[in-house]
Amino acid sequence: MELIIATNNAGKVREYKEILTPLGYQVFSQSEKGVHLEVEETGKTFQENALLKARAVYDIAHCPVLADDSGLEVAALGGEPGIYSARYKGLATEHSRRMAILDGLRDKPDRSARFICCICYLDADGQPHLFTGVWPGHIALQEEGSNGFGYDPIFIAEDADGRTTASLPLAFKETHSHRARAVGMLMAWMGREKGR
Ligand code: ITT
Repeated sequence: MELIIATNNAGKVREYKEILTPLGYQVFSQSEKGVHLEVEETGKTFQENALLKARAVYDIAHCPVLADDSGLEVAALGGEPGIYSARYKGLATEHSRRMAILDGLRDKPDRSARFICCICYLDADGQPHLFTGVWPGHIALQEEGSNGFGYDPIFIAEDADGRTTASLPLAFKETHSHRARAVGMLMAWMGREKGR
């Protein structure tokens, strides 16, 4: 089955291709399908934003679409950056956004955090199906590693060996992350649908 990933984030596209291609999906980014748009994320939740992004691409392509709205929630920062993870404090680079988190946590004993990924899958009829994966962990004392993207160099997952996600092999993230967990829920749902 062909599936378009409604995103402009190259890191997300790479992860979805790695996870879904072995499962038999032909995965395309929106730009590979000639869809060039940047959706304004006006929603108040991950779910609302995922639906906005998926719907915008579906309205052009009219085939199954998967969008994800994702981000990092840091407990001692009141859940920030949350849905604003891609534009935290208006900072332009991933490095500066990571530094803002590290600065915000200076002198804070609680470094717990979690990644959230909300997938919105629009089926061939444009019906939405939502799945949310959560990956608990904590924030490292400094950046480490160069794999992955976004906040991976400062995130240490609860189920990892103490290294940041960016320091671990990519295969670990592909099988354990918030995104992998949301995809797992999507696949379980698809399996049930097939059996109906
Ligand atoms: P699209 O909206 O085009 O999909 P985006 O990067 O703007 O791309 P989001 O609005 O969902 O995507 O913002 C997600 C941000 O949260 C992302 O830019 C990263 O900073 C962070 N993030 C999400 N998933 C992550 C992951 O697996 N590893 C590291 N950081 C992640």
